[in-house]
Parts: sequence; structure tokens; C-alpha cells
Amino acid sequence: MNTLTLAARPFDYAFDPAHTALLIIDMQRDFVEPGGFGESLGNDVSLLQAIVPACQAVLQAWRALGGCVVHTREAHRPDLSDCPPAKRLRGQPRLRIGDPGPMGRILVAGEPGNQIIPELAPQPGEIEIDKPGKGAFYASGLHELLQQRGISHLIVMGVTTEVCVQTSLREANDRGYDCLLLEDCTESYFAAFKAATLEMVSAQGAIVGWVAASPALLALLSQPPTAA
Ligand code: TIU
Repeated sequence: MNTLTLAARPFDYAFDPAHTALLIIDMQRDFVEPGGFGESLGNDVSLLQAIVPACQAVLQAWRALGGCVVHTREAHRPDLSDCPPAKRLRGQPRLRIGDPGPMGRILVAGEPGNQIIPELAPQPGEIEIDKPGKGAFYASGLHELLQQRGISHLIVMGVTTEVCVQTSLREANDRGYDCLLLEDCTESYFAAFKAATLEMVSAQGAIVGWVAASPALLALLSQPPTAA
């Protein structure tokens, strides 16, 4: 047991790296690069590219520690049998889920646009989850995989803050995980929605979880372990 304590909002976040997973939500080309699902919805995807260096630094430090890493992708089967019509037909996107786009079929597993961006590409041994919903725990088997590994805490980054990240945080919180959201490692197409999410997650005594910035986490992880 090697509990670390990070200064966070609304109060310190205590975690044992051996029982903590780094959960990276949907850092896939479909949301971060032009020509994918994010842009088809009318969004400026360049906003999301800004967090990539900070995410890379955390991922590198977590790997150096030997910590559990989980990558998720919002992804549907090629036959779209796991994509409810309510999701596919919602709104007026330029391209719908399953339509052919410049990076292959939109939000379909295995297509070029559905891959994690190369800067954060999964390594062998890391968990990869294809999820049909916004939340990482819906119809994904993620909870069972984390339970098998004795994970009780999640350090969360990824996109977008108020959609897949917040949904996943709420799902995780209801399943008993203590969650820390890294504010400079998550981004939204809407600045106000990101700010509101950071507030609502940590309000009411960490009703959903904690919030901190990645430099503080990196500084903590680089300290030599204290004697037990
Ligand atoms: N549209 C939007 O902001 N997000 C998504 O559709 N999925 C994720 O957040 N991954």
C-alpha cells in the first residue's frame, strides 16, 4: 500500500497507484482530427488538439510507474447493430454514424478515423475498450475488467469534457470508483461546458469526483516513494 496525496479540488485526492487506472476517454481521430464525427457535428476540432501534449506527459509518467492504462473509443460494429436509431438519426450532422467519410466510416470500429491518435496510441498490455455509448461503462465490460485488476480509483482524461468524459465519470462514481479529472487533459468544443463540468463534478464535496491539473500529478509521481 503506497498511498499518494494530491492537492485537488475540492480537497486532497488520495490514491494508491497500484489500485488506480489511467482512463483515457475517446482520444480518437474521429473527435480530434478534421473529417471525423466531431467535425461532422459542426465543431472546431482544433480546440481538442491543444491537450495532446499534456495527455502525452501523463501517459508517459503513468507507464513509467507501471500503472494500469485504459483507452476507450466510441465505436460501433460495422453492421451498426449496437447503434440505436435514436443515436444515428439525431440532429442534422453532415455525416451520420456509419456514413463513409475522408477517414473511413464515421465512428465505426476498425476504420482509420476510429483509431486512437498516434501520439497516444495504446501499447501492448494496455486495455482497449470499444464502447457504443457516451459512457465508458455501458455495454463495454469495463467495470468487470477493472474489478479483476483490483482498481478502485480512476485518473481520467480525454474528450469531450461534458459528453463522454462526464458521462463516464458519473457511471464510474455510481459504481464506487474515486475519480480524478485532469482539467488540462480534457477539452470540449464549448469552453463554457468544460468550465461548468469541472465545477459540477467537484461541487458539493466531490459529488462526482475531484479536479486537479496535470503538473501537480506529474510532480507527485516523480517523487521517490516514502519508506513504508
Ligand atoms: N459530440 C461530443 O461532444 N462528443 C461525443 O459525441 N463523444 C465524446 O465525447 N467522446
